[in-house]
Amino acid sequence: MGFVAIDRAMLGIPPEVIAKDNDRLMEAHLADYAALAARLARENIDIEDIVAKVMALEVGLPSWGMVSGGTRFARFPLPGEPADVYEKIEDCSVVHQLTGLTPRVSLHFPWDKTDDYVALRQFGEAHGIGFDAINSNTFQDQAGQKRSYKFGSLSHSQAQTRQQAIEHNLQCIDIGHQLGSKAITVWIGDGSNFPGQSEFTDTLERYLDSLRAIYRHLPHDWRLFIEHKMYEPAFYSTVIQDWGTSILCAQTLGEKAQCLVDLGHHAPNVNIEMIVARLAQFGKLGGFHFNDSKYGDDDLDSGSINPFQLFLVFNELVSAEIRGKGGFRPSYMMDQSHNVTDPIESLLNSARAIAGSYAKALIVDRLALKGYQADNDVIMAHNCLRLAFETDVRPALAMARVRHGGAIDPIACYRASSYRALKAEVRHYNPNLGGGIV
Ligand code: PSV
Ligand code: MN
Repeated sequence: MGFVAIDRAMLGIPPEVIAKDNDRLMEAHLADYAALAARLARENIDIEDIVAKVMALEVGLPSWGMVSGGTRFARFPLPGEPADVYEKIEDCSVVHQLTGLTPRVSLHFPWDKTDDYVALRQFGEAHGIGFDAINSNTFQDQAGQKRSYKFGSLSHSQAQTRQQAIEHNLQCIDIGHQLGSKAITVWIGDGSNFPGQSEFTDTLERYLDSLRAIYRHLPHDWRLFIEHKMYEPAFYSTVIQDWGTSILCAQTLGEKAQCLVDLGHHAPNVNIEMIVARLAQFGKLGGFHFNDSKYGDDDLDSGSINPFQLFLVFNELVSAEIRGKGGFRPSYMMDQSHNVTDPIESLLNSARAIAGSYAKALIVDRLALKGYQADNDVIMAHNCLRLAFETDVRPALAMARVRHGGAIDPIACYRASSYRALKAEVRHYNPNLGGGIV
């Protein structure tokens, strides 16, 4: 992306701490790596190809996931958590340092508002962190705002409220442009809580009119991601409730509009991997919010509840990658936030689950799978996926991290650095930061 060289002196974990922790684990790591290499070689897979692909994977971090939160009820701040967008970037750089997988942060406005975006961009560059899709927020009222979003924003019944929401999105694009972002993600909470409260067709028409105004403002090389969610905060109907409405809107708006899949935004048991396949097939899969969920939009760590589903999603992504021949480049981001873990540790775990699902999807024997499918050999076709999913790819992931200058065991290394405790001595809790409760 043409970033200036990372200023090592500004990085959160001293490189010697990583080196020391890696020394402790290196012998066992190399033995495990050799064993996995031999196993994969028997299946005609070169482990080096897998490591190279994992090293090229990039996943954006959610700025709002750098602080504890994630429930609708309360926040239990962690001593040493970030108090502003600069401190969030410091923490992002720690996740990236240890994993080599997360070179960008996705900002959320106005939560991440600051007065000098040139300075912010430079601060990011010095920390090895660029800027992923910008998120607008018209699902909350902000201090000093003239009109309320209580009854909606981009689809609101009154033109002035819609205009206010449009203008906020335009400002987000302008900020993102200064930061080097290439996309805006629009998620709205608009919908209704009672039958009769609003008219389905009118609200969608108004939403589309608003989005047209935002779309017109996009720089030529930008994309607009439409994020659907089945319910919440509206509990009867939501304007952009599913991928069907999302793709219809994206197709109506034009080429730069694409759909963003947040894994937590579907009904329980929905076949999300199939949604992914459909969106990819029609060129409308723009991006992801990775997380996991048990009941609803739980924003739990990726792979913590249903790792098989995450693997199946990546199985579709790899298959689209192969078909796309380099032209398939969705923007991968995380969207998670909760109360009971250190956010950095949770993000490290998610990074491992995402990279692991990708690596497992890469080792699926696609040629054999096609053959079994053609022959209707159900068990063998199914086992093609099962065997890849059951393979322990951790040594390949660790090798990718080590070659990026990261840690064999990111959480152990992070704990050895005492990063959070050191930050607790110098950071001051900011109760007005916003975010956290999502
Ligand atoms: C909505 O639930 C969402 O998934 C959207 O991506 C928001 O931008 C994010 O969570 C934070 O509230
Ligand atoms: Mn999301």
